[in-house]
This record gives sequence, C-alpha cells and structure tokens, in this order.
Amino acid sequence: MNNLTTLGEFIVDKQKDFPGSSGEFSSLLSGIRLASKIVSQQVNKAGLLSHIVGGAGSENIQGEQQQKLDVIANDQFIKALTARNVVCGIASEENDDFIKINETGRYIVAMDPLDGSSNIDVNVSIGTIFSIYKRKTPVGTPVENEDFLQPGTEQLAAGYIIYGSSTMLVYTTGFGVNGFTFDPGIGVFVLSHPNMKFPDSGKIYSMNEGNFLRSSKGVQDYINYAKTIDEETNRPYTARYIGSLVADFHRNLIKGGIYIYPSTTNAPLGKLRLLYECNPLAFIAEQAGGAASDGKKRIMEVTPTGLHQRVPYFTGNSAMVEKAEAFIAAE
Ligand code: P6P
Repeated sequence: MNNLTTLGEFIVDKQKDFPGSSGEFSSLLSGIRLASKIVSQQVNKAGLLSHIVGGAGSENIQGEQQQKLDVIANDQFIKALTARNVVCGIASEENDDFIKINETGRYIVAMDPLDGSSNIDVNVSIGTIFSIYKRKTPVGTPVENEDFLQPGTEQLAAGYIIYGSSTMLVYTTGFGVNGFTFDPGIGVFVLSHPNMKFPDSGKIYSMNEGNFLRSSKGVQDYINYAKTIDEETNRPYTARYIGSLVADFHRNLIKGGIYIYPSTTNAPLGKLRLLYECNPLAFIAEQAGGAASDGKKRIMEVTPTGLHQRVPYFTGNSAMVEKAEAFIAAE
C-alpha cells in the first residue's frame, strides 16, 4: 500500500509546477477530486435507484423528488468549487449562462458535469469533463463572458472522470497526462496510469455511422478508407462507438484510435461543445501525443464565440486525425 501515490499527494507534489499559485490551484483540483468521489457514489447508486426505487422524476425512499443525475452532478461540482473560494465563475453544460461564484477567485472552470447521462439507464460508462483557465478580468470584480471565451491554448488544466467498471480521473496541467483509479475501499484516487500516451498507431474509429450519409464527402471517404481491406496498413480498422464521449475517448487513448463527430447536413457545426467537451479533451489528447481538430484547424486555436458553441470534432492518434484531415482537404 505504501508504494502508491494518491491524487492528493500528486497534486501537492506537482504544485511546484505552478509557482506563485500559493496552493490555490491545488485547492481547485482537490475540489474536483472531492466532487468526483460524491458523483461516483451517486452514479453507482443510480442503476439501483432507476430500477428499484424509480429513476429521475420519481420519489426516493424519503419521499423526495429524485433529481436527474446530471443535475446532482452539476450541483456537487458547483458546491465543491464554491467552497474553495478560488473560482470566480463556472460555465456548465447544465446552465444557459455562466455562474458567478467568488469575485476574489482567480480561476474559471468550464465543465460538462455528466456527459452521456442518457446512458445511465443502460449501464454504460459516462463521464465528467472539465477545463480550468486563469480569469482575464481583474480579481475582485464580477466574472464576465470574456473570462470564458478563451481559446483552448489558454487552459491551465483539463481532465475527465469516467464512471465505468471503475472510476478514473485523468488530467493534465500541461506536463503530461496522468490517470488515477478510485479505490472505494479506502476512498482515494490512486495513480494507476502514469504519463499516459496514445500508442504509436491506432486502428479503432469511433463515429455514429447513422450520420454517414449526412456527412461531407471527405468524412465519407475517410470512413470508407477505414473499412478498406489492406493488410499492409492494418485495415480494415475496428469500429467502436459507445455513444458516450468520455468512454470512447478513454478507450481510444489507451488502445489507439480516432473519435469523430463531424459536421452533418442537419447539424452543420456538429454536436459537441467547444468549451467543455472538445477543448479539455484536446488538451489531454495533445499532451498524450495525439491531436484534436475541427477537421481543418487545431481545435485549441478556435476562438470561442459562445459558451455552448458547437464544433465538428476529430481527436485521437495524430496520424489518424491527419489522415482524416487530408480526405477533408481533398474533397
Ligand atoms: P449521438 C452524449 O449525448 C454525447 O454528447 C457524447 O457523449 C456522445 O459521444 C455523443 O453525444 C453521442 O451522440 O448523436 O451519436 O447519439
């Protein structure tokens, strides 16, 4: 037991990467750690609740209205971040506008508190995605829209929690990617995947092929390329699509692959959100030796124009993303 590194120890140890943060940044990450544990417990109970006690919208055994799990997750992360007094504002997938927290806070957080929550009832892994920036407006003033509309290259940290067969927290502060697995027996996240990197090559492609005919010629050409039989280049690739971004991304990070949610005729900007889905996972992808683009441009260089802005999204092994971009460029 004593040769294990807990997330708490890791955060404190890496604090030296942020001179002058006076521990505030570590406190912020610890707030995310705490909320993750609480949400993990709720997610694991949800299966029980929805099938035995009745799901969201029903009454729980105390006769209280059973809240939707994504609302519970949203509340838990907001509560944990507010308590730390280091965050001035939060942009959440669950809230139309940003939430003002503490005017003396130096950081902002963009988050999807429970992505893929529609999968809970079928017991598929779901996740939380978060992104941390330094505020642009002066400390001591109310947080403003411009604090959130920063390009992904300005991220100080980003990560995700995957609530699956085990709960894992994977994050980066720009010095590599590290994964921590939650041990419910002792209630701590333990370093289980140090210095995570995409494998040198990948052969998994993740896309909802129901969108194939609604996608551009370049995307269709790439998917057909992935399906072509060519032993020399390890094709056909394997199709794996769970319909839960964090689960698909996490599998591709470990096994090698590309996740695609493209522009379609009925959703020209795609489905995924730039601020709290695409940018945080792009930071992780790039730190793990991979790439993330909108099919043409590095996603972290896109300047956001709105909190809930959608973008087409290609992320995974660099060579796979580059190949998809080449087909799009040739269309
Ligand atoms: P579709 C979940 O709703 C989500 O935001 C991602 O987690 C997932 O990858 C995607 O949407 C699934 O979308 O259109 O394939 O059902």
